Amino acid sequence: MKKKHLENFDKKGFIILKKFISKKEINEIFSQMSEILDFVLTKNSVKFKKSMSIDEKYFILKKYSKNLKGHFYDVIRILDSFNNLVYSNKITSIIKKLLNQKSVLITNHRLRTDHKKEKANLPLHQEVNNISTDSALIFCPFVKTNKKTGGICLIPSSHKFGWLKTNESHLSACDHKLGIPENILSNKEKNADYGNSIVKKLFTKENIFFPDLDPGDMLIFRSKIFHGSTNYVKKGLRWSLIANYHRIDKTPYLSNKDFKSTGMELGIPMRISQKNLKLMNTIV
Ligand SMILES: O=C(O)CCC(=O)C(=O)O
Ligand SMILES: [Fe+2]
Repeated sequence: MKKKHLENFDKKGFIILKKFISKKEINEIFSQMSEILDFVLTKNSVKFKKSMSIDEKYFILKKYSKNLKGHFYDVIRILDSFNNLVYSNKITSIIKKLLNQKSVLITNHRLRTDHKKEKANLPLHQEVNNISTDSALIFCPFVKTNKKTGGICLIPSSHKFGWLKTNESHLSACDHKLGIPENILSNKEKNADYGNSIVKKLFTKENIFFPDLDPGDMLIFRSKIFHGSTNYVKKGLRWSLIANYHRIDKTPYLSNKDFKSTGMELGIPMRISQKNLKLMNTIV
């Protein structure tokens, strides 16, 4: 880890580590996913070929049963190769240096997908309402993503303003009607009322940055950075590993006896409401 990275993480709120995850690590995850899909499809006597790609098998399973596709997607979170990577010393040691912590709490680790026919891209949002009020997130696409293909984008240095309350910040990002990168880029949100003058100034075409990421590259960004995504327009699925690494000393769930958390994940309440957040932090 270079000094430049620490400086950029503070100044810009994000860094990109090129070729950080090896082909072997990505292939191991895909190979285990393929094995699971082969099992599920065979068990249900669904016609397919073992030589098909993960994406093909995924859509064949979805066609057969949306429920089973959902179950397959869910278990990726408890797959050994996937967790080996998320919890690896290689990743956590970097995050700990960036956050200046000896330990971190890890939530929301998952492989996210996005596809032309299965849109899961998100409007610009801060990673608000989480177990902590300060964390670092990783975003590692397993396919190439950039402005052209569609993919993650962020507003550099937007973390400097702290948590910004908008008319929609109490909602999950997927329910936001504003902050849609495509609309901002085509000037469709010029007259939007975000309910926050700082956000209004931040959400401009010029401010949105699309990192150019190859499989294996790792983007690390602060939870207060505004980030979102555009729909992936290439043929397959945009598989991307994400995980959220929290600071112990910014986790009110641990320190405040009156703290109310919601949103169970793996048996632990992982979300905090903005009402609670207000007690701990300044919301502008
Ligand atoms: O994968 C994406 O489109 C963005 C993911 C994200 O920001 C989130 O899940 O909070
Ligand atoms: Fe997010």
